[in-house]
Amino acid sequence: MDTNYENNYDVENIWFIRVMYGDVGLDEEIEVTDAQKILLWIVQQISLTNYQLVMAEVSGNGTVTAYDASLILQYIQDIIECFPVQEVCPPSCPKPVVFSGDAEVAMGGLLRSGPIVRIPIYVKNAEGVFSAKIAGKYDLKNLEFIKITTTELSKEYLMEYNERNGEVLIAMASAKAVVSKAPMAYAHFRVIGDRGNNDDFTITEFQVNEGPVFTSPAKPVTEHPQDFALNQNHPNPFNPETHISFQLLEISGQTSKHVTLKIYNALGQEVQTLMNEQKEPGYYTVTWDGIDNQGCEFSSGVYFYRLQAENIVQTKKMVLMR
Ligand SMILES: [Ca+2]
Ligand SMILES: [Ca+2]
Repeated sequence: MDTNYENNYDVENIWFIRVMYGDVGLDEEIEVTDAQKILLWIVQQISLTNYQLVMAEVSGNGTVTAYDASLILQYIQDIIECFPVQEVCPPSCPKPVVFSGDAEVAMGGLLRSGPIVRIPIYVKNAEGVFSAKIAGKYDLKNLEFIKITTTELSKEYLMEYNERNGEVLIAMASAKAVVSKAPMAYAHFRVIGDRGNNDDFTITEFQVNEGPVFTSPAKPVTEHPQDFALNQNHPNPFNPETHISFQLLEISGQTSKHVTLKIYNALGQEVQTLMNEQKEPGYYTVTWDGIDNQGCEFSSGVYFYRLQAENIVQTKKMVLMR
């Protein structure tokens, strides 16, 4: 337990705080309710103070997500001994990835039982699902919300949800990852309109672990391909290196753009910057050798490359196989 303490000193004001990462409830114990508080906060059921949010951010990626709740559950079950955010914890090279596959939330068929329908929610083709955040909206004219439940696949998950004015928020986390080949959750509705159909409930946004936030179906948010074209890397999968090419398009009145090309691991953590400069319209190719700035080889797994030109962003996935 002692490894979970980090001490902060302020010599001038002579104050001393014991920081206990993972203790979101601030009662000096790390327990399931701490993970639950994160999920409740994500679905906007409770608010947390800034200090509690600092205790909740145990993954070290700078944002509080359901994956932080998963890490707390892993800690409670002795699967991990400390949290990645702690300086004593992370090794110098990136950790193995925990998420791969084309995550996408899709509506299953509409299952009817009388006027009550149970709609399955999938995260397709995702391996290593420790946590998920899913947002959806439904037609208030046709459906009356009843509840969200876990499924056979997700029965070990801690899950919280919230419903407000036709919008549903779900946050779920588990100490052990699943391969998502079956529904992750069921949404239960009463059909109040003439009939229910698949358009009555749609997924608007989802995130697996601390990977990119996608809007359904499987489109990264703020994707504007009209401003540039980001191509799939080649070769892919690759070892030891791959080429990423993109075309910066000419936009009237603007000759050059500030462009960044960054690599993220499957947890959504930025691991390398390949480009960060002003660029004229044209074709560009960048080579990534899978080696970080300290000379460590990145481990096998899924990575994302993210191109940003001004406020336009596009993300694609690639696979490193050592
Ligand atoms: Ca606690
Ligand atoms: Ca986090």
